[in-house]
Amino acid sequence: MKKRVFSGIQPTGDIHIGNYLGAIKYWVAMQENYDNIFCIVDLHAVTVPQDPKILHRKIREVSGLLLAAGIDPKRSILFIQSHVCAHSELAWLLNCFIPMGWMQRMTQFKEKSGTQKEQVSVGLFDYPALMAADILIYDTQVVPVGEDQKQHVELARDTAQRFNSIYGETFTLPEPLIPNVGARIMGLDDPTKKMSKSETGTNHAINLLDTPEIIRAKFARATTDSLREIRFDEKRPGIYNLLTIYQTFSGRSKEEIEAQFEGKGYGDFKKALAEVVIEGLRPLQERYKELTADPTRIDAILAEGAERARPLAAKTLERVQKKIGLG
Ligand code: ATP
Ligand code: LTN
Repeated sequence: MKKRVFSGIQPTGDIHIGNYLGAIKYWVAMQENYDNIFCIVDLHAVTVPQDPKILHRKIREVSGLLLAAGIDPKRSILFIQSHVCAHSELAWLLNCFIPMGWMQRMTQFKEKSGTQKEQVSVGLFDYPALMAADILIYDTQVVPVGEDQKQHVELARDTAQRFNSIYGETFTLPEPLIPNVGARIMGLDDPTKKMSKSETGTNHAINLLDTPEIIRAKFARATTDSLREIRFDEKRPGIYNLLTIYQTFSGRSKEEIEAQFEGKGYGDFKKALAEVVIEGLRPLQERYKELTADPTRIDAILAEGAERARPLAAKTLERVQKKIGLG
């Protein structure tokens, strides 16, 4: 029996190389040895205001990018979260079960709500309960995510454990899987902040659909420091981040990379970095173009994914309802 993998991505903003290196790349690789379910989490996206037309378009764009990156609908289930209503039902039940104090400890809410705590939606605060439902409803064992999501996966695990100890064995305990390299790609304009879809600065992120010209220009402007040496030194976050991107796209070791750029300047390194990223993204961009030439194709794949996910989710929901004494 292969282990069950589940992960999700929000259909908001532009998908960037942080999403790719921290998550999508591993999802593609895991198709070999795991039983995979990947989800476009539109219900998570609406925790903050969204333009309806843009949201609808972004759902197809993200799906197309996942398929272009190598998610194979024959081997993996790919679907839209809102197409399987059991996620919302289980989220409600977990809402009534997760202690308020657990939710209040979530650091991402604190960061995202900023100084606007009274204005943001209850959904944004409560989002880890929906994420726990996404994970637990498929008896997930492994959740491949970037570093920023580790705390949420741990909350899902704690919830499963607490539920099982009260109602008896019900949920499988999930574990986060965080990559060794690439788990936290930082913004090009500010290497102390995680690269994020919600940041609007034009020089913040390299997006998967950026043209070669844009990629070259963004790397040329990326923030570094006034030193010269090209070394993996965590105390120099700008150059460290760029070197990490180079490492993941080139597949070379740290030592090889440091030797390659010995005595060279930041300008030369940034040019080489742009080329390795352009070449790395080229096949994905070409497949994306082919896929989106027929707009019905992606919708058909997503509809089939939901058909396959629904019975799996319904079974878990029924099990939980019985345990609680509903109906
Ligand atoms: P936002 O910052 O607007 O919430 P996001 O860029 O974090 O969006 P998500 O859809 O929330 O994007 O994340 C999809 C996946 O990408 C998650 O597994 C997340 O951990 C991972 N991820 C996001 N940003 C990075 C990053 N900078 N480095 C590595 N992995 C990342
Ligand atoms: N919260 C995640 C997306 C997400 C997810 C999930 C990831 C929603 N449900 C379940 C893994 C498993 C994010 O914002 N990146």
